[in-house]
Amino acid sequence: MAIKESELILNPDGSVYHLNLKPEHIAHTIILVGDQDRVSKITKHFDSIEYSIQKREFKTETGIYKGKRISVVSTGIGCDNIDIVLNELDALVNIDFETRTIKKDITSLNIIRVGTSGSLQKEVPVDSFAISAYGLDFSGMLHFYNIENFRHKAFESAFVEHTQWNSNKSLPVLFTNSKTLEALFTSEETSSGVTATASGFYGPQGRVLRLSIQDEDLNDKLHSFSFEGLKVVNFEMETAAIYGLSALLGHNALSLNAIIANRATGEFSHDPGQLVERLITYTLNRILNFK
Ligand code: R1P
Repeated sequence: MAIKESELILNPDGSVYHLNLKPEHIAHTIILVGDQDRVSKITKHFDSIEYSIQKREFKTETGIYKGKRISVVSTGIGCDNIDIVLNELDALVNIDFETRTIKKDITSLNIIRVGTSGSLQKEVPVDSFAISAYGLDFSGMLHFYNIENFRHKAFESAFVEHTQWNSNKSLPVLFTNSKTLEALFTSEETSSGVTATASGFYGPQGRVLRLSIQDEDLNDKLHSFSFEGLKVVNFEMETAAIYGLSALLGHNALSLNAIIANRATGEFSHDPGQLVERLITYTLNRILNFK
């Protein structure tokens, strides 16, 4: 059955609606960044760039790094954008745009997020790299899909109990990374743990400026929560959505976090730019180990 024009929207030139890309424009190894200006900070290391396009916050550059074809795509901020980016990247490889039908052989992309993040644990210091072993979604976006078979309910129930999670907020759901990718990126430079993915930057991450928040103790509860040795190590705004949609669609995903702030100690990195640059070099060199 052909997917209707209103559901899979293509631009007049045949490119997919928001990303403005055609299937030939993307590699099967994709680095996601939040900030559109971070795309060129990665592709400046490439030997060559074959394609570059931007629409709104979604900038894509595809090129070759030491013989490996890689695409870098900016997502902007938040899980609502991840819904767009992951669905459109998947459509580019797994839906035939001519017939508007799902291809028989499904392609799995390698999707690596290079992001910045705030640590919730003293032991995960500013200026370090944290790998998200799991993403814990607070945004609610994933509840719109059939996620039942992909959740980790024992963890989720223990978390709801520990935090006395208010039922007016969407139920937190936990999704795993690709353990194969995690093994390729783990070293003495990385730590690992659960990444909490918030639906906003201020109230949803416990920041108080002028507004009071529903649970002032949430960050303390995140800090003290532990389930079978797993701790919540950091807060950001995309990882769990990337893990959830990748699991549902059959892609391999990993999220790497440059820890620029420590919410437990109140510290902020003196040179976040240099830290992100180090994480970029680390990521590119590890990608060369992909088969
Ligand atoms: C908030 O300032 C943004 O920074 C973090 C958060 O996840 C959010 O997107 O990540 P990026 O640096 O990848 O954008």
